[in-house]
Amino acid sequence: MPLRRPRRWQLSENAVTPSSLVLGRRSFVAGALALSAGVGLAAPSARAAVPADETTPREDATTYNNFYEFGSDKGDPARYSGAFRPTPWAVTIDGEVEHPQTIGLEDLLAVSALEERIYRLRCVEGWSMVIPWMGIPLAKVLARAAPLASAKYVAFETVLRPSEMPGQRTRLLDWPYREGLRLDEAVHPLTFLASGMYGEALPNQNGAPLRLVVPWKYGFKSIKSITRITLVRDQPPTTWSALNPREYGFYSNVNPEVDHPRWSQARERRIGEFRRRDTVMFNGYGEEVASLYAGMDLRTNY
Ligand SMILES: Nc1nc2c(c(=O)[nH]1)N[C@H]1C(S)=C(S)[C@@H](COP(=O)(O)O)O[C@H]1N2
Ligand SMILES: [Mo]
Repeated sequence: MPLRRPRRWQLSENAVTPSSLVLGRRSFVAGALALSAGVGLAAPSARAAVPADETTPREDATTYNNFYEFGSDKGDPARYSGAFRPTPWAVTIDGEVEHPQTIGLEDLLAVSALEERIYRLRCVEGWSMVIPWMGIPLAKVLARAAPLASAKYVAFETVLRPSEMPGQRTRLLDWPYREGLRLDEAVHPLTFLASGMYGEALPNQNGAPLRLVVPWKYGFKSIKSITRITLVRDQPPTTWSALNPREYGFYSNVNPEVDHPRWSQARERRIGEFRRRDTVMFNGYGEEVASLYAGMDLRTNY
């Protein structure tokens, strides 16, 4: 029995696209978080590519997680991440850049005004959520390091801290967790570095203190608890792709027409909903990102 939730979080499609970002002039202090008012919503547009999306309840988004560093059950990240210390934190940006640097979280977040972005998140497993993130565009951070012309891809690494991450004391994955994007994907305005969600600092289970959010790709591309961002010449190895390249491609754009070898990707279960809904190409962000893949065969480059 699908219960209809209050509509106060309901947003038009427009509200989950970059043309209507909620641009907040907010002060954001890592750890001890200070959010002040001053939020403005852009005017809605007429066109809607997919039906209205309701924000997933915070309780669901913070208790049903994938974060194998804390275990592989959906409840493990919330259950076993209490000892993880997300502050102090620094991110190293290196590789093919003019200004390699290790930058503290507060300075990193200060490179751009904090924004709120309400994005759909589609996990390759076939479930999805709608999450209000806070953070800054990845492009602003990369620009600070000044990528060289030789930089073609961006590689990301999760912190390696087995003393605080029980999953890293197992062979569940090849640690540290690694992800990657092509440089044009990485600097796309939708590509986001989130430090908060639901108006608060990221909970540990969601990737505190800083995680990537790439809303048109399967969720595993949105790497959590990032400590290193490396600009590279060649397509970097990534955790899931290395583990099983046939099942998890480097691109992993949400695509209802390319099935996972073991299940269909045509439909998804939106957490909190009863009936499954159709999965949308590029998770509904095709208007913004389809041009990145012009001329590419998305069946072979999956
Ligand atoms: N370091 C790291 N990042 C990760 C994962 C992980 O296991 N380790 N899981 C990914 C997967 S499969 C998904 S679907 C999303 C889930 O994000 P959420 O728990 O905040 O919804 O995180 C991604 N980022
Ligand atoms: Mo996922």
